[in-house]
Amino acid sequence: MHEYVLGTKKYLDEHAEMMKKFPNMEHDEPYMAHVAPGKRSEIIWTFNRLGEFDFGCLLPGHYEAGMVGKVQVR
Ligand SMILES: [Cu+2]
Repeated sequence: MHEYVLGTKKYLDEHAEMMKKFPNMEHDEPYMAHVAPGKRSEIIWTFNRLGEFDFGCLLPGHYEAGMVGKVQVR
């Protein structure tokens, strides 16, 4: 299982910490997708400004292991 969560670095850092304390936390927001092995998912997000935006997998251990990236909106 993995997830894709779009957010600011600060939000992702804080949320990853929280996920360590509550690993079974249910969360489902428009800016995230949870994906089971071998499956696909999608989110539709409209960026209202240009810039670089962070995303990461916030499952315990994944974020710390470097499962992160950036979306560039130009
Ligand atoms: Cu992951």
